[in-house]
Amino acid sequence: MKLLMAIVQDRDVPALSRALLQAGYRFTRIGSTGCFLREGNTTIVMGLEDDRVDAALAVVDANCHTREQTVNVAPPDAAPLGVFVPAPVQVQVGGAVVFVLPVERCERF
Ligand code: 2BA
Ligand code: 2BA
Repeated sequence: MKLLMAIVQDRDVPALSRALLQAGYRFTRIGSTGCFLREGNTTIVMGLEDDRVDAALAVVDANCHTREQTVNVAPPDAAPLGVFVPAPVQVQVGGAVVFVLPVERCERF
């Protein structure tokens, strides 16, 4: 058994949830925050059998899109606030960042 943790942009969550439900997966959505952009995203946690992992990843891939975003970054050693001008940086966000973890036990009580 594996645990998929997929960090997904909020805009992709409705379509991804629909697709996962249609394909019969069980999962939990947790509200999360990306700490680089400091914006909300969603972590989808999904426990599933090993032989379903690749198909689940394909569903995630098909429903999560890469987007460009501009962020104003303060250098880590910045002078006190108000003294420096933050530099706008273009970053690519997503599609989804997915971790696949081995599951030692799964219990239901
Ligand atoms: P349970 O199986 O007791 O699951 C309770 C909650 O635990 C689920 O809420 C979900 O948040 C989480 N969960 C369960 N299995 C999971 C897994 N493999 N990975 C990650 N999270 C998991 P809901 O999704 O709202 O489901 C409520 C109840 O509806 C479930 O109770 C189950 O009896 C049924 N259910 C859920 N998905 C189903 C599906 N694809 N087909 C048939 N019944 C489903
Ligand atoms: P955020 O941390 O808000 O990051 C948003 C995007 O900013 C990232 O997109 C990446 O392009 C860029 N970025 C993040 N940290 C950076 C850094 N230290 N230096 C330069 N650029 C940086 P994604 O890589 O697609 O990540 C989307 C979200 O997935 C992240 O949101 C974070 O919530 C999560 N994530 C990504 N990598 C992770 C990791 N190794 N562990 C846990 N969560 C991760």
